[in-house]
Amino acid sequence: MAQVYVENLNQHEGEEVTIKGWIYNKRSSGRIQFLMIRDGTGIVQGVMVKSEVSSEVFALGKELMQESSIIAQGIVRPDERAPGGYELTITDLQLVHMAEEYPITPKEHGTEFLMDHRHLWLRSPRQHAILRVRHEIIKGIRDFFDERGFVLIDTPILTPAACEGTTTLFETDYFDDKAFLAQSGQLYVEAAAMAFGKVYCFGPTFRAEKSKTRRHLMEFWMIEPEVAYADHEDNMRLQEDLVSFVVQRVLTHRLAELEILERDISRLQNVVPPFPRISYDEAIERLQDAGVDIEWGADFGGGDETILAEQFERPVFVHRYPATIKAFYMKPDPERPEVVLCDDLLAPEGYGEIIGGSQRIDDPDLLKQRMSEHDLPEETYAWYLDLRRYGSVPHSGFGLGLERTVAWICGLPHVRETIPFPRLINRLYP
Ligand code: NSS
Repeated sequence: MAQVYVENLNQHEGEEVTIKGWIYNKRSSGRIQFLMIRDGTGIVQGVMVKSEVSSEVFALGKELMQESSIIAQGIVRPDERAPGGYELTITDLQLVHMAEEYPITPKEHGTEFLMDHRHLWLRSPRQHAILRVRHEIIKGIRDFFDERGFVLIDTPILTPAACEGTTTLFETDYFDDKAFLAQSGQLYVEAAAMAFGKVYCFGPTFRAEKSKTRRHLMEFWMIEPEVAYADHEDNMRLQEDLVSFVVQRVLTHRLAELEILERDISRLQNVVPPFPRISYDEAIERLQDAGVDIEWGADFGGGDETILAEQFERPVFVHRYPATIKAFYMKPDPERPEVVLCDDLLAPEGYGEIIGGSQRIDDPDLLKQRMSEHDLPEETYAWYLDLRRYGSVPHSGFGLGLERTVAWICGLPHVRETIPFPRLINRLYP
């Protein structure tokens, strides 16, 4: 008898098959039991009629607790009312493990309770939908760069130096020295771009963010391309192409999941290039016009980003921020050195910044000067300065935060559900 997965039942109509899974839910009406069986790929209703199975099997069905693991045999029958279009007429059933009383029931649970049971919560259809969209986004990102000839470069997680400011570093002992968990792979992909031209890294990054917001994780995944000879304009074009590609990819491949999440897809269908571009100066004016008390030179808070993004149908670039509020490596605009050639991409619908990118400083003296202004020790960054000594070229790159992108595409209020096991300011468990 063929062992099949629920998602492939349509290829086995009329056949007797085996399904290995867990009891998701069940109900009974005397002579008939309805067992909802999930196997990771989907849920199928198993129908067990008293007169068609042995009395032991029928009795076992009655005892099954939610999430007990079972192996079921049955005949695949088309049924228009069934979620996947098929149900299973059960012919036999074996118990693998009888589960204890399962803590997550169909009733409403609070978020903290669900987060405490994240290892079990992953079994629910909603979490499945989110994590499958996440998977699709990752695949889409990889395909996008692979098809364009970028080389994947894995960057270290244990690092000697900061990339994004020293206030959010996680520190750890490194024998007689200290190390920091990587905040970004950027400095290393810059080196790789000088070796390979077009590269990207994609891995976990770590920030001891003191902020407890719906957009911040302590551990998040970032995709960071870096391109030699690319300027600030090339950089923004690559960003809008990537984001549009990924959104359209999810719309094509994961529509069923977006439906489970009740996502309004009309807003996603709009996500095609070009994206609007506004300068930081204009953003400040727009905020002031909207009644926000903000002056030139201040950084935006989450609320400010939402106000700006709501003024546009598509994601919007804000470019040329004041140098004083941005990272040490960003190249000043030659025509206006008080601003840098950087951009943040703000997602629509209040999701805020999903990308931060910039053209990098290619002049060794200016880079040294910036490092000393930021109190960064030159010895630790000597190798990074070398990149400006041996064939320095204009180059640019950016970082796309995976979890914020998943939250936006799925339409979730908080990033905590976008990663299997979130690390939050108050949560390291499970
Ligand atoms: O700090 S960033 O704006 N930029 C960098 O790290 C650069 N070194 C990237 C580069 O040019 N190679 O972070 C980039 C993105 C940001 O837009 C968010 O989408 C995401 O990374 N991000 C976060 N997501 C979740 N939680 C936290 N704490 C977080 N911090 C940044």
